Amino acid sequence: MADLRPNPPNKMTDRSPAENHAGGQRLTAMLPHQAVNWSALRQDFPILDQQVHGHPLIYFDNAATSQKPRMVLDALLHYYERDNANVHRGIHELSNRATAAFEAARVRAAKFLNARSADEIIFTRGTTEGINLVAAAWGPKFIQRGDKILLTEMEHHSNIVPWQLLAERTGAQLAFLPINGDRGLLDPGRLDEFLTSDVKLLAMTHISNSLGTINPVAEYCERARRRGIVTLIDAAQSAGHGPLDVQEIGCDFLAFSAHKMCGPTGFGVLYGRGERLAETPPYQGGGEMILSVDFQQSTWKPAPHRFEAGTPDISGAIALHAAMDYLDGIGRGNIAHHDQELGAYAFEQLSALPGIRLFGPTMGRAGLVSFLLDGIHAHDVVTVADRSGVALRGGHHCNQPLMKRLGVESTARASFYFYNTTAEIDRFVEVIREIQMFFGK
Ligand code: 7TS
Repeated sequence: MADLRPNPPNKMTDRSPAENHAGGQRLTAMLPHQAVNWSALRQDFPILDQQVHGHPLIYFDNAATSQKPRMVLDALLHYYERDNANVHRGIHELSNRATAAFEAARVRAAKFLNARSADEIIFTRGTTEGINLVAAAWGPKFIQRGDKILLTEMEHHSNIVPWQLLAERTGAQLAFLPINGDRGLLDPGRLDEFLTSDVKLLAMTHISNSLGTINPVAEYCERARRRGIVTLIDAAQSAGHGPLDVQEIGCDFLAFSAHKMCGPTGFGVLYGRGERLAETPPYQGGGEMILSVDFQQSTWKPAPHRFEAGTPDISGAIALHAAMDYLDGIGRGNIAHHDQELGAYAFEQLSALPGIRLFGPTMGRAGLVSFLLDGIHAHDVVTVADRSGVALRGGHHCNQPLMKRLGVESTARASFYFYNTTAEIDRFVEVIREIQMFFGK
């Protein structure tokens, strides 16, 4: 079974990328990679079986959102056809069923992350809301003028802007762990330099959505915690792409989105360590988060319900439950292994093309590849690829500071999931070569 640890730069071994690790944490025990019939799994995804502009769809925009298997679609339909009612309110049968299913999803999410308790699982609209919740509710109580919030240069806007808003409110400052240029790796050797006594929070991504870098988050969290620094992990790109164990990572908070891991849009999870949630004031006020309300003041429920004001996305929780069952049925270690094989294969095939600049680590990368073709704008690459049925993404990928650091405006990106195949990558590379020729390169 593969884990999600990165490889050191320039340290080549003859092992497969997924077996190459140095530093960082083990996310799961190493087990032999099991044989999975990957192409048979494609049949679970009805959307993949279609032509786009007269060509078979090749969906390589999984970092933006994944496709949804039949099992998840069925769970949604079943809920709305049989059980739909509001939760935690009625004493009638449907409401009891909806409440039981909603809370069962919380227990399932706790198991998915190996959290100590389901009370550490807060349902949100996604990664973005999870991070904003921490910044808006935990932040102002614990971050003060003169404090530092430490991020990395590869963060998505949703792990930068909420901290900028908090810094504006409190007078705190942001600092950024640097990457080593196009290879997009952090240098753990320089971490101590940045973990100064004024740093109160370290918030970093597990997997970079533009570079494919897999950060050794357990090591970073351990070193931060030793200095009393609270830690938050953005797991938007790692949840559903490999084993994820919050106790092994040792973080205080971890956020992810259901839609990037076979679940629905508009739903996600924020894990919060019990002690952190107990000290965090409410996020939004409204129904369901209170113990009692008076005209002038109110008292709050404990976590997690204190952070879930209003009618939640009940069907989102139920569909996420189905997605987690589906992914664990395949085996998240198997998925990580397959992802990394696809990432390595695509990187290698693209490297053989003339006039291409590739971003991210040469080894141990996640299942995505960002690149630029000499003299061809990323948007043109994506537009022309679409005509051949290949769905890519071009732009700054909500990583504008990272793009500035790399000295580019945008990149083209192909991002994979377990239902993608090396045959699709071969076709994609052929299309990229055709695009180069079309533009006379
Ligand atoms: N963090 C990372 C690392 C991400 O890749 C994304 C979304 C988010 C946070 C935000 O997730 P959301 O579900 O709350 O929107 N990344 C991308 C992407 O790479 N292309 O489209 C969305």
